[in-house]
Amino acid sequence: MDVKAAIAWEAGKPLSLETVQLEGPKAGEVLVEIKATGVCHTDAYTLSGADPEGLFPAILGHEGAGVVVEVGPDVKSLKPGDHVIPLYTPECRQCEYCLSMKTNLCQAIRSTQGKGLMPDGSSRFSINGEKIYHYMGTSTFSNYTILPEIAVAKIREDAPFDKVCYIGCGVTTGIGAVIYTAKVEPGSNVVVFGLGGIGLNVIQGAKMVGADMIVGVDINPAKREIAEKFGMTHFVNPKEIEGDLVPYLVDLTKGGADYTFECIGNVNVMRQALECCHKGWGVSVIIGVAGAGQEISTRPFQLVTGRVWKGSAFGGARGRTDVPKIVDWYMEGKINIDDLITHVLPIEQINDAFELMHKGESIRTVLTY
Ligand code: NAD
Ligand code: AHE
Ligand code: ZN
Repeated sequence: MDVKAAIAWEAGKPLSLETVQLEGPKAGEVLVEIKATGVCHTDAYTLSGADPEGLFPAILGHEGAGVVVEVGPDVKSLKPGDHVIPLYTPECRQCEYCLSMKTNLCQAIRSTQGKGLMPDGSSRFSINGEKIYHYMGTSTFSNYTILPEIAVAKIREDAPFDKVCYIGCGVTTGIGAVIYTAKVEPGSNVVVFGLGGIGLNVIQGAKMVGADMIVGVDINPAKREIAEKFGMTHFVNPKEIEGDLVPYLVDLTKGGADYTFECIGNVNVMRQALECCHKGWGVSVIIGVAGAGQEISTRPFQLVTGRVWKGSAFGGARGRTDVPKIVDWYMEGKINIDDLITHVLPIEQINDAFELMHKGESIRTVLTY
């Protein structure tokens, strides 16, 4: 069928909205009509050319919501009409990783996903006979996309697509990093580096679990107001403090933070986030995605003396199990998504969404079809 999709033809170039051909679902796959999609910094990262797994031409986008329109053979858990959120971290419930219950990183289809292909090793997207790559197994910058059944979370039908699409990445990543990865306890002191679409959800999660001090660090002072609305108790602009940031934050948190979260993708900030943790027990969680070739470093003594460095992908959430619950939290008013969606644009204006992000003027832009 013909679909409308934004193609990333090459790194660093604007996306181009075109009519693309999409093949129907094969065994174990479903065809989903995407109704809305958020634009995450990771889309910009891959488009920039910094992603070692970045492939072109591709259809980016990984923060969508929509409706199942057709199911392929052997699909058991989904039917046409189901409302769904695509999962870039699937949940097969059968692989060694899923069964370990120690990680959310299902590996059932990870190798083909990283090559921009469906699990059978082929692409379903093409334009005039030329192959177009999938992205993160989701390609939500297309009004229709094909997904493996294990990469689809079924959600309640009264949830608005243009809000809950954000649960497909940013909301789950931020809140999940607090509750599933770090398991922040009530009364903890927390420092969040980067107050964008992810960091503000970390703040929201920290407030939910009853953190005491919630310090937000950002070089953009315009982020202060919204962060305070979501529960930030102290704001630090690294450009405005005198001296080094790490001792400043250790002083502010009276000995160091219990938990820190890096939500930028800057390896120098990752080091600061580790080193401002409390000696003996502070845990630093890396969420930000850094470019090809970049590495983190610190003195091993930082770890010898009890600080812990961890990472979190998709907030440690098991998508098919946890995403429907997070949708319920939104529908029950337990979490705020509406105030983080600062812009809603038609898909035709997708390049404006990237520009708003780069200028620091948006938290999340949602694109509708
Ligand atoms: P964003 O652009 O909305 O927010 C980034 C924020 O960092 C901005 O507010 C910016 O002002 C701030 N910032 C930039 N440089 C800074 C510095 N040196 N010091 C302090 N603040 C600084 O991006 P986002 O959508 O929130 O994504 C954040 C990061 O998380 C990206 O690297 C993205 O790729 C990554 N990410 C990871 C996962 C995961 O599963 N691990 C999921 C989603 C996004
Ligand atoms: N392709 C990059 C890594 C990108 C990355 O770390 N992605 C996160 C999700 S970011 C969502 O906005 C993730 O889930 N990682 C786990 C995984 O298996 O990809 C690279 O460096 O190669
Ligand atoms: Zn994302």
